[in-house]
Amino acid sequence: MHPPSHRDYVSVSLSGQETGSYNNSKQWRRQSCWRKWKQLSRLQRSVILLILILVFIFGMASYPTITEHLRSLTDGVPDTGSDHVLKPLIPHVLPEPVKQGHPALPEQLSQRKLSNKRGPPVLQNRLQKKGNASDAIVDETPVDGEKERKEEGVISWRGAMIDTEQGTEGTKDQEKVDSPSNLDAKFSKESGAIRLEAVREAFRHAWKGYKDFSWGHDELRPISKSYSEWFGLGLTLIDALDTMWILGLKDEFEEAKIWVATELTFSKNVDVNLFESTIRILGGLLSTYHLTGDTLFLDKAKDIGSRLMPAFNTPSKIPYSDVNIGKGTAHPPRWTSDSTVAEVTSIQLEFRELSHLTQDPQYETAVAEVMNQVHKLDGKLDGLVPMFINTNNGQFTHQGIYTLGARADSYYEYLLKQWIQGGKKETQLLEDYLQAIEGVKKNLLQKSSPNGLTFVGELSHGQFSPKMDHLVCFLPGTLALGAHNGLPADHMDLAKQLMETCYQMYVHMETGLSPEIVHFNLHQGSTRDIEVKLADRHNLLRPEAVESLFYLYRFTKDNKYQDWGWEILQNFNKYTKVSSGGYTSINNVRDPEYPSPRDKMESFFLGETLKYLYLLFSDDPNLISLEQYVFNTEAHPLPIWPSPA
Ligand code: DMJ
Repeated sequence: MHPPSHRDYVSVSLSGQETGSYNNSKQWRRQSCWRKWKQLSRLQRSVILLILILVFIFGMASYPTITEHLRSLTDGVPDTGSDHVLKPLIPHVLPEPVKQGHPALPEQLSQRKLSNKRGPPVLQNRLQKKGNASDAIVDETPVDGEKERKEEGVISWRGAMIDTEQGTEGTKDQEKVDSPSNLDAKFSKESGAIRLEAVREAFRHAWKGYKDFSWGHDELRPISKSYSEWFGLGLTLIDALDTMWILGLKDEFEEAKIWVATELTFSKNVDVNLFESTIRILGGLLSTYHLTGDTLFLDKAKDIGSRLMPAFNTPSKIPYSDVNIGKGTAHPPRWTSDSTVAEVTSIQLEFRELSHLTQDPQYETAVAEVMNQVHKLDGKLDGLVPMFINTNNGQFTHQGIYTLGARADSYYEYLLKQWIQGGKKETQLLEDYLQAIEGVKKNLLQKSSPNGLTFVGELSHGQFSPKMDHLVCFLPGTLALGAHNGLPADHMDLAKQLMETCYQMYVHMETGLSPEIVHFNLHQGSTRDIEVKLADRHNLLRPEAVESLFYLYRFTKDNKYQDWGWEILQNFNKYTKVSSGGYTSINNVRDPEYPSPRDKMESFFLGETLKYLYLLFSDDPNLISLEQYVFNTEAHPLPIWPSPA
């Protein structure tokens, strides 16, 4: 077949018979394509090239959106998981599209010292009048009478919006007059009520987003008004159950309870992470059972608890990271046979409680075995543990690196809390805790320059690094809890110093929100105590700082801790609240004009952050009394076991 020398159309042949013998080798395909290309007229080639160029340009323009979608689809592990789940040490930051010019608010301009110029393309910043930012403002075209309201402080990204003015602004004005720092008891009480209501309002707003766009799914994606699945078990809903109960949000609680009763099933062929599902799902169900007395939640807790047990069927009895709760099989991550130390040592409160409630010792026995083995292991430094442990031989791996941050953090928290849960009798746990705190003081504690902020750094093969994760901000609260339970008074002194540092991690940022990781300056002559690397500027709505503020306020009654928490809540409202419902993680805490939403509301924002804020603003020490309850690492209160009479 001879092609005409000139053709004014492009023909596509489906037969592939031209050469008589079809051969699908690479070379054949290459030659055949090239021959066909040469047979085309110049016009035809130009048209094809033009189409390819247009496709390429379109592809580049939509790359960020696509990668973001892909990230949430393929990760399987939310960023949160970042804490303990085995994955690359450097957190990935989404490629950010180019920002279009938009006017900044005057107050924002004054704050913009270090703002960088990255972010989504259609982000628009408009002037906004003060008002209730919790109102969903979705329509970009203002209708008559609403024009002014809509033209203010709203950052829009692909149709969704983040309010740049806080929803609590109305109450902020009140604050200027009624500030507790005026030491006026009456005003202090009033502002307390206002703050409690502001947390309830924030919860309702977050819940609205979850309900409208991701009901029954794991996590809300508030910008794209969709959801992401991790385990496919309604993670946010379960994590939030006891928060609703504590905040007195009865209607919301009842509708969630109906979902648990009618929709929640663990009979699913799905891999779940043992640690994350224990602290969020098992912990959430157990605490909700205790608060409500409703056996629905106990039955569900028993179901998930027993389905997680195959994780402990390993040669060493150190559990695997992942369990298929439908098949009853467990396995480590694909690339290693290690588990994370924090993961295997931060499931004890929940499984011990499950044994207590069911009178079935298998759960407690399995998690106690892990603690006993870790207690005896070589490779610790003054009570500090490495980050990984092998499930075959039960030994620490990747030794020589010590941190109180990701992959080790809640090991220390659960030493103390198990001791408290069990009525302060298990001395091995207490000794390991006390030794570890001495290890922190000796190896990881330093002061920054120029202002002498006390911080907890990291040690890598004898080399000190002045790096501190926001996750470490659980430590002031844990130290204070220990001191409250009779441990050395200097633990409380250290708790106060570290609390100040964690607060400064917020104050030093232009948005007033802490980044994921900071580095402290050690050298004299530095002008700033705190530096943030480009890749560490994100904020995932994490709870640790407000968690510690809650403990510090409960034990000291110093109002400054409530005031600090109030500032943080206002900044969450200002930079992470999405008008159509929900709150979003952000990429850049250093750019108040353009914080760059990540389009994810982590379940712990409802499970922990808002709960601790509410408890912080409450002056009722019996609202989850710390004499009766101990919080798991996901803020789910579990009872302290009464001593036998
Ligand atoms: C939560 O899942 C828990 O608090 C965990 O201990 C640490 N990471 C997140 C919150 O940051």
